[in-house]
Amino acid sequence: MNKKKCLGCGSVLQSDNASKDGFVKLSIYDKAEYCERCFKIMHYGEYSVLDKKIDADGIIRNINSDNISSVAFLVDALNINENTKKYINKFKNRKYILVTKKDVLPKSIKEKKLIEYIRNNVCDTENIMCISSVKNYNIDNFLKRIEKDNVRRLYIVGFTNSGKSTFINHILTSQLKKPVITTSSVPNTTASYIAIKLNSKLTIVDTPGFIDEKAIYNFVDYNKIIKYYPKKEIKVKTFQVKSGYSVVINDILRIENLSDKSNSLSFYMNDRLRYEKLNNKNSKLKYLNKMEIEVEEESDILINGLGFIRVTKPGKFEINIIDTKLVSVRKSMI
Ligand SMILES: Nc1nc2c(ncn2[C@@H]2O[C@H](COP(=O)(O)OP(=O)(O)OP(=O)(O)O)[C@@H](O)[C@H]2O)c(=O)[nH]1
Ligand SMILES: [Mg+2]
Repeated sequence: MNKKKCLGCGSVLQSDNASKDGFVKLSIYDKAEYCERCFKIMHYGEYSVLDKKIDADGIIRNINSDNISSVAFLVDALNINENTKKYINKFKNRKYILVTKKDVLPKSIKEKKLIEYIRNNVCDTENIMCISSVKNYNIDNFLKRIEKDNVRRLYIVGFTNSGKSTFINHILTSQLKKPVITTSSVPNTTASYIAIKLNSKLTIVDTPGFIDEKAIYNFVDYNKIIKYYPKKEIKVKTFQVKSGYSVVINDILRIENLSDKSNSLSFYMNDRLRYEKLNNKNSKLKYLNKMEIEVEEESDILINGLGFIRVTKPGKFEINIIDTKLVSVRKSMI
């Protein structure tokens, strides 16, 4: 029997187990196009966790064995880290790197510099572009590019929440087709492959996002995640932080300057979070996990899933955070 699949997440529809992916009530199975989870996300904005582990290695093996296909690896511009590099370089097919959500990046981040950073530090290729599905930025150029390269089958891959399904929906809308795929701001929305034939030449395949085990969504409630991610262009918050002073963000992070000199910290993350500058007498969030880091001049401290903090001078910091796995340091991207 041909198995019927959910249009929104790609799961095989089933009426046997309400807690497994693809569930629909038996009474509506015959006419259902979407599983219950997708229906609830689309119509009520309700989120539920997908009861399925994404087999990243299986997906990569599968796509690599299809050597006539190409891959578009979507990366969220605010969260480029060592894992991004590791995963991009696992793909052996012809690949394009699309830096997504350009609309939330502050204008001060120059596209050319970002692309150069990726080429030098993540993957050495000429095929890097910045896009925004929300603002319809550069997507036509990308489609022209793959047409020129004669791409017939394109897998859209990347970490969860990088905007893969939104990107495909946007392309569908621009071709006057119905945007059918479920998207959401919680992780693990797409559950399986969703192949969509765009025209006689090109098929695009949506895939489940990889889980970055060091990202913030592993450590906090999903209701909070929705609030953490910026929805509009970020207004960078910059603080001059004297020795012994800290910046505290919501109930996530406290960063204290341990050097004897003052330093400048610029936060490339949601400006709607609550930022407070405190001195030592205030012990807010000191109970969280503690770590110390030293940075060179012009470094970024990455808070995986939230964005990054640009530091101008060499310095030493104490960080209190919900999990120390979230933190890493890189040479400044911008
Ligand atoms: N500001 C902005 N937000 C975007 C853009 N593209 C996607 N998003 C948001 O990013 C979140 C994740 O989008 P999805 O398309 O569901 O991400 P995905 O990569 O398909 O995620 P998985 O299916 O879990 O792998 C949603 O809240 C989208 O609205 C964009 O261009 N700009
Ligand atoms: Mg998706």
